[in-house]
Amino acid sequence: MRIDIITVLPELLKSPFEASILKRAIEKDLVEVHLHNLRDYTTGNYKQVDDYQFGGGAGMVMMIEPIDKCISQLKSEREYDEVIYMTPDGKTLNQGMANEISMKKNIIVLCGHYKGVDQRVRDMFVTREISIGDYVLSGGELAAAILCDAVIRLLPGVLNDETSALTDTFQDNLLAPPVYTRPAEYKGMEVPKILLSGNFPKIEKWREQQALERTQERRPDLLEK
Ligand code: 6GU
Repeated sequence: MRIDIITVLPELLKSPFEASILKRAIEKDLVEVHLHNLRDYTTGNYKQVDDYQFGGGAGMVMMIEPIDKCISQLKSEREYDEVIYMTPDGKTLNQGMANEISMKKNIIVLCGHYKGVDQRVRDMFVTREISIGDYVLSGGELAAAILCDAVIRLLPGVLNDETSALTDTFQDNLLAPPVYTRPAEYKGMEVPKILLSGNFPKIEKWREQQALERTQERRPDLLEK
């Protein structure tokens, strides 16, 4: 998979890809992530990427021209399956969307800033608009990092047995059951006996039951789907 991220703040997006699982995935050539600074696609001396909105009102709007130049350049080099615009008025990201996007070959992720992009960018180029939740961030960069993390960890070969995505919370619309590690007793608090029993069919049943109870208590909305 190849991900091209278009942003006015590439520095903000560097570190997530230079640590941990995402770094390993890039080193193993399971994914390529390329950051594109929108200012490199401006004309004129001021490297202007935003301007006042027509009709008046507070807040700047990202201009279409540099975005067009950047996307057109990328599209001339390869075919893209999606152009994703990160925006608080997009569809809220969930595990199903992450699964879907992880099957794509080449995607562009456009990070919004200020009041967002000129509507014509959305009409002309964008195939999918994604939000990461009902709150406002100062830009789409951190949201893009979250999308990339959720997608990249699903790519074949990224996770090993220990970090397998199959038992993740949400993968089956259930929250994950509680987990424990050594010591079996800490300051009087004991690990549930069943987990020390070695009876694996019974342990599996207990985990399913715990997952169901947790979901009922914390996220009953997930069970209605
Ligand atoms: Cl994708 N962008 C911004 N600026 N704020 C957000 C968001 C995205 N998702 C939730 N809040």
